[in-house]
Amino acid sequence: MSQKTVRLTMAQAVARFLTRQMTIIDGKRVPIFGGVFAIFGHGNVAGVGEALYSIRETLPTYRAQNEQGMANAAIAFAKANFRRRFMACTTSIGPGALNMVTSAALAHVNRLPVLLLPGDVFANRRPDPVLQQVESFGDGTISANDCFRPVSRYFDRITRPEQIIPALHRAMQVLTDPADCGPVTLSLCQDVQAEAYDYPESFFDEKVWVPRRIEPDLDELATAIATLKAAKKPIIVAGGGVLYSEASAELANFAEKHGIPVVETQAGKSSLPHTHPLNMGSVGVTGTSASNALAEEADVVLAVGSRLQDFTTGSWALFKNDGLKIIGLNVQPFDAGKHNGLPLIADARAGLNRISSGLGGYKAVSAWTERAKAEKTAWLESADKATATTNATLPSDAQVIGAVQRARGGKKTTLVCAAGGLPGELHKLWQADAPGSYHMEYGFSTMGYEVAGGLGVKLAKPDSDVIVMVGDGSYMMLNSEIASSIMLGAKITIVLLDNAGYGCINRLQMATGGANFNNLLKDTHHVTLPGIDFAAHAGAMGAVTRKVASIPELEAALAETAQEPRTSVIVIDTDPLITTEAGGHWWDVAVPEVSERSQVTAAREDYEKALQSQRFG
Ligand SMILES: Cc1ncc(C[n+]2csc(CCOP(=O)(O)OP(=O)(O)O)c2C)c(N)n1
Ligand SMILES: [Mg+2]
Repeated sequence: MSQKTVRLTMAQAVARFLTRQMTIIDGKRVPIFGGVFAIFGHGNVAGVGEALYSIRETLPTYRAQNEQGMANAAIAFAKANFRRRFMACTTSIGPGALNMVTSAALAHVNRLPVLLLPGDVFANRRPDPVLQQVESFGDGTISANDCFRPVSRYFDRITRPEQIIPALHRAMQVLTDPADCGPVTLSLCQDVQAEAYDYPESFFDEKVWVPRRIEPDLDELATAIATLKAAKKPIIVAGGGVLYSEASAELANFAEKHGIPVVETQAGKSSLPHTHPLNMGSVGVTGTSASNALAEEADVVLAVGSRLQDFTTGSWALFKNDGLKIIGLNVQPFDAGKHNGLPLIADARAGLNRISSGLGGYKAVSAWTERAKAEKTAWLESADKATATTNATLPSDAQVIGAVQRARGGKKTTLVCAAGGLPGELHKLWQADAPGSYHMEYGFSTMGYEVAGGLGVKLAKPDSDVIVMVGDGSYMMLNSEIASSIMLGAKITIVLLDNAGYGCINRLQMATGGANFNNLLKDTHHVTLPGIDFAAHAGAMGAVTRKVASIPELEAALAETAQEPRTSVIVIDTDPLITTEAGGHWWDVAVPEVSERSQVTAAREDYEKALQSQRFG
């Protein structure tokens, strides 16, 4: 057999292969990789760096400031694209590589695709130990990059140039598979990056990847239909899978045709517009009173594309109906069978359509549907109160959310957030319209995702206004991709809520009987309080900045900075103690069984009572 070959280095083969992977979006063939984020060091500059240079016109390389930041931006790009397109990230060895491990875990938890290409030690071992090489005394095969193994859906170390052929095929399968989707790490030994090989030309043939829509198994489908037909009080939990399957229209039809209320998880919020009469809003620990009242009584829960994490299930104490049945409509069996669920392994869109056909004219009893609508009206009154304007010197997060909501007007916006007190408040209160307009990383809830994530979203959706809401703590942890956003002309608007510390953890500490200790800056071991000037800090990176002293000033600053072409940062001081009281649910956070503090002992008593509502098994 005489295969035509082309002589390339391993890194050149990777680069060329990436440019040949395509997908179809809105009927058009587009590259599936949106670009490569790169921070070079000795572990990748000569090999991967040279290769990326040669393809820079086809697949752009972006210089970031921090490896975790760039990988977070790449992951946000994939999430904003509903996993249909994604990016690659390349680093040097050692610290550069390990800075990406947190991001790998973030993508792993959230089931988001990203191709991580950390450099690795010399496969030939000749210069060992190379700068930044960790040395295991008992195992010659270990390198720092082994840390990626438990947080990658697929991991391979490339120690010979031809190994990249099956590794890249496998990588593409994982990145594009709706069930297995997650981070792929190909650890590229630095000498091998530069080694040449005669690659078959066919390896670089263009390939088009379109999402696989798995149809349900007929027996599982029959069980799901029979279960729903017998339901008196059904609800639908809309998870991230609804968005990734682009099944919003099908979900709306399903809910309307069968009169079933919909509640949304953090990843699933914006599956239906907030104005949809059957959208009850957020569910669980940060749920609306409407969603949670229905969830408590529901006899059948159709969970669509949800991991059913503890915030959704109120640590499994939310659903109180004795005869509760969960139907797990999910592409991934691991999720579909959770909590003794009746699995329905299928794509969300396909599954909803098939169940709906099978249900025929079934409708939930009208009293249930009407009750849902009344609960929603009551909730909206509470929400309006929480987000109304104020002249308070230290407004609440909810009041800031109200101002941002009013200022965005009718414009196409995407809201980005990840950690702190804001995710709970936004889950309850943010009025999401189009699918994907609410971008919350609450699978790993990674402080520092917000700014970098905003950059990734803007690269994915250049026509959308991107608003990042971030706490002072998260901002301090990782903010340097502000500089990247300015370099790339990718404008984001950052609203920074400064409550001088870790407000949400301070509240959690108090709720579990703890002393105010080490969360708010005033409660830390310190000689001087820093009094951080966030506007000056962001301004030094080139951002347009404003420090505002009230909600009306915030609204004015949002209107002004909307006219600016550059990334803008608006800082407002907020109250660390106020949250929206309406809605919400208990969350399982273990309180110490013995303590010198009477407050802890009292909190433990409440905790033990609350545990009695928890479903087990
Ligand atoms: C990387 C990381 N470290 C620690 C945590 C735990 N944590 C969650 S929220 C939070 C405090 C966030 O502070 P800030 O951004 O100021 O928001 P606030 O709680 O004040 O609203 C901490 C420490 C986390 N989620 N991520
Ligand atoms: Mg804070």
